[in-house]
Amino acid sequence: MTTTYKIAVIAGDGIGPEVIDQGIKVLHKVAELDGSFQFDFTHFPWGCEYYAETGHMMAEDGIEQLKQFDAIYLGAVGFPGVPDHISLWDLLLIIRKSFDQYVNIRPVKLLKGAHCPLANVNREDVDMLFIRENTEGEYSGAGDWLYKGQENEVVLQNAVFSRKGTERIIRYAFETAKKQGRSLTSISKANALNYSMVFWDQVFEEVSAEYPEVETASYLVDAAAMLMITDPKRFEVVVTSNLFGDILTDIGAALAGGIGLAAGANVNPEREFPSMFEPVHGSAPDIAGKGIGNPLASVWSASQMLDYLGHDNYGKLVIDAIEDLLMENTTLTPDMKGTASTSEVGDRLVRIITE
Ligand code: GGG
Repeated sequence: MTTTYKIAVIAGDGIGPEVIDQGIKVLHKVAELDGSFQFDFTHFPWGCEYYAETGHMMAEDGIEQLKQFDAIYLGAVGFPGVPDHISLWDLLLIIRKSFDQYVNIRPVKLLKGAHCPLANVNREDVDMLFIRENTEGEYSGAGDWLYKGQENEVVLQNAVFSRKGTERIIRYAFETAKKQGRSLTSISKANALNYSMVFWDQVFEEVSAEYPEVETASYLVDAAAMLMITDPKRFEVVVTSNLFGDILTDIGAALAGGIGLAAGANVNPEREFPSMFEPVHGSAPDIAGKGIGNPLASVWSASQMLDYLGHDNYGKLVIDAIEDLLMENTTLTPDMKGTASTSEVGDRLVRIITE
């Protein structure tokens, strides 16, 4: 019997559609190789163009529609003409929140054939797994804008750290570190954020008592940002808040060969709702439509989807194919100093997987 995975595709804006197409090619090829499962992709035209036509980033019953899928595959959101806080909140962030995708998993790993811009870094030194809290914290969306335009104008943006939200992400990170036999580093900022991060550190210490076998470390976010550059091998599994995770994983992307290689999974571990897989990068309006967006982050996210669906062997096959492609160094997009188009990279990956 063949299992059919129903995948909602929100290719989104800018280079989103181009790069997602390559991930879809790879997923179809992997399914064909195996023969016991297949993918049924349903495309949703949501994003900034949809907003221009309808005044909404997604259908009004969009969340309801997405509920019936096994997973969501998302490209990029945001385009000049739509304020960034609208494009992000009314599509990407609302999906993460509505589906309680509270774990954002972002590998920061220097694959074979990828180049770290720092001379002093060995390949094996850059092998981190970021676990970013993904539904609250600094991205709670709570705040206010008072006395707008007046002399006494005040803007509030509230960070929300619930006991449940903080405990569950830290526990997830401990479970991951334990399973992988690696250390866990918590990144916070308790010296300055005297409520939220004091609480975060306290919860980290409490949960840590349940995992005596996991070696731990804690850093302030500013020190961590520096240490990721000067001594990246300190970091293995890392747990941090929503904003810090967003920023630090861009530093991680630079270490691991560029934003074109940075992948992410937004996971609801209880599987009550679909999880969502997306490259870390945005829509890159400057190169949109030129067919040169780097699809490797999208393909890596597709590999994360395969892991999530229980096909880790194929998840690894896809990563191996990315490494082979990087090492042969002939079919890369311009951001990686190549001359290939987005679809040439996708086609080459499919051929490597088939060989
Ligand atoms: N790949 C989806 C995308 O366009 N991301 C852009 C972005 O700003 N993401 C912010 C976040 O991950 O919180």
